[in-house]
Amino acid sequence: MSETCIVDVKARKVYDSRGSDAVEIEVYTRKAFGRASAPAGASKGRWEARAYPEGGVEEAIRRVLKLVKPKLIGFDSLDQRGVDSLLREIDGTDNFSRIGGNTAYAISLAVADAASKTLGIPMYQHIGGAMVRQLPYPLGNVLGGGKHAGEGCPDIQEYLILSVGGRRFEEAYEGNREVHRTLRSVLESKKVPFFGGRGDEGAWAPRISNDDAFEAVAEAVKAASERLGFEIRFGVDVAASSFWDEKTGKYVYKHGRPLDEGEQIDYIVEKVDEYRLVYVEDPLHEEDFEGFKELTEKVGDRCMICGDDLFVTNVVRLRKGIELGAGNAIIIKPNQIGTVTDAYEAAKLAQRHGYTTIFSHRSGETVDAHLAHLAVAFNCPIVKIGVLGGERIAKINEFVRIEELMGAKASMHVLGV
Ligand code: 2PG
Ligand code: MG
Repeated sequence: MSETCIVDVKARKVYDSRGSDAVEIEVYTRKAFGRASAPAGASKGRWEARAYPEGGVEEAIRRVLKLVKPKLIGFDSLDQRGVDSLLREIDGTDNFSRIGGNTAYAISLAVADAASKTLGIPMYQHIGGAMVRQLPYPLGNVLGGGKHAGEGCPDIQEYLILSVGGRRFEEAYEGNREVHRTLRSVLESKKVPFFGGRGDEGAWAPRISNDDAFEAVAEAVKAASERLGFEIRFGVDVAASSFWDEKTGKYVYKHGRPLDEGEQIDYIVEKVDEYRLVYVEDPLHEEDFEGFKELTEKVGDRCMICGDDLFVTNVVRLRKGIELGAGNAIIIKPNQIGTVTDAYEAAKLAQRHGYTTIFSHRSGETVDAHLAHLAVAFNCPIVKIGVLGGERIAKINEFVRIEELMGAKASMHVLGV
């Protein structure tokens, strides 16, 4: 038996940053073991893999031990594609509803971790190959609302910073951090109820309207950029499905009147131009491929129009988008689709068609830091991640280590913005 063969699998319940149940998997070879856990979304896309079967994490664990473990033992951990198709076969459904997409992802990732550790190389190298040497720009959440924060916060889920002028990962992160810090005093100087509260991803969660939030973030970006001496831009994740009302066909804002589809597009175009937004995610609801197309035609030459709930890291939905010209960027969240291989395929398909790939955290995270390795291995130019909070910092710090490991060979991706 080769030393990379799987000899044991363990599963346990742990907790994520919201204190919710999460699954953690360990995969053993004769020489080493890998450990991984799955994150969880709050604003989930309708077409995502189902996170856990009925019965939650406890039931998922029972199924891992009964259905998956016997088949994984003896399997070569180096054969990531083989493991991932075995997981699909064992599950037998389109959306991983039998074992859960989160369960599948934790197993898939633990296998990759076990293989890398057995080989004695970093995971980004095991998955991405010897030539990988570029680091992504962090897209950092600094202010938010929607499903990640309480009443009175903006309808727009996230205001996100992209320090495009940073020359190294570290510098780009520090740009985001500077905006986050500056924004606190900007918010305190305004007449809005704000006591330093933060949402699920560590972004400030003030009671403020969407429009005032644009103003506050723009002000903080300007001040931080001047202080640090490099260009910083920003964008938003509207997460529009969370306030789209199918019955009336309107986006129902708490701050402001309901907007129909045409008005919503006009509103986004206006903001892109007013604030030179570099990034807009899910500006329209998750079935509106046509709206994405129209918006991409209007502002896609100067702004990333990114599909998260629209594409759900699914190649079938992405292909539809590519054919139509809907969006020019995609969020890659492996637990939306279930395995490392599936997420890789979505990222590669997107890259072949000129879509910018943004590897992303979820609002509920554990301190698992593998995200950093996958983002590098998949060659994603951007990684969407919070600025503060232990579970976010765990990933940021892993990028710092990867940058150090790459040494002089490391460089940042080139952003076409
Ligand atoms: C999103 C994510 C991450 P969630 O909408 O992009 O920021 O949120 O994990 O709740 O889906
Ligand atoms: Mg999103």
